[in-house]
Amino acid sequence: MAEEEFRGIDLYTWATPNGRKASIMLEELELPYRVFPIDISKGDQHDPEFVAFSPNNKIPAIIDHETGARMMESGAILMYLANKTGKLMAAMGDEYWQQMEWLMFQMGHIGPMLGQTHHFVKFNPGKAPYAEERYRKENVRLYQVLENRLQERDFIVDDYSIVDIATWPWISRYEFQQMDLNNFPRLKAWYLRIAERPAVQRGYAVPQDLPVPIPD
Ligand SMILES: N[C@@H](CCC(=O)N[C@@H](CS)C(=O)NCC(=O)O)C(=O)O
Repeated sequence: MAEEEFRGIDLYTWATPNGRKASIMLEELELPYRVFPIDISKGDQHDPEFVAFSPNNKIPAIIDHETGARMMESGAILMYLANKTGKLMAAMGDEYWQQMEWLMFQMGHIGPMLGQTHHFVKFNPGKAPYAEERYRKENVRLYQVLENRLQERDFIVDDYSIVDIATWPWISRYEFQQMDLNNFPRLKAWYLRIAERPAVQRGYAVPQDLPVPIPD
């Protein structure tokens, strides 16, 4: 008998914040998916077969065997999967636009700026003091933006959504960023609330079996 055709999602990923956004989302949605590790430390992201559907040479990327869609960019992947299932993103209206506002904030600020903190502060300390100072300050400022936003809310926009899934993996790298979550009590409570979710713990462990970091 012919092997049954796989109709789920192929996820190309690595154990990084952007990669974990996609694996956490797939776990939350309980969609069938297969994992293809792309070891970015070894240069797998430059493999022409991968670049054919991830032309910016970055993870995550997906192929949906049900629809044929091939997609890069974590924010677009989250929206695609939410739209496919009708879950974790609001229908068009006020809440939807707030989600877009905070998703763009994650994609335009949290990801790129905290990524620079990792680069200068964690991986290249002492080489560029100006850059270290610049991204440390920006890191603190962005944590404070989230702290302010979470003052009267449990999640970034009303209910748990793609916005939290996009943001949380970046905050889970608080140690790389040398940030003390105790200075941001609402952000810490939000972080722990999400860290408790079994789907988040499973998604965090893709493609390497690692436990979710829990701050003191
Ligand atoms: N805007 C992209 C950024 C993706 C990204 O920066 N991915 C990193 C890992 S977190 C990567 O693949 N880096 C490999 C490289 O820069 O060569 C997204 O959100 O998907």
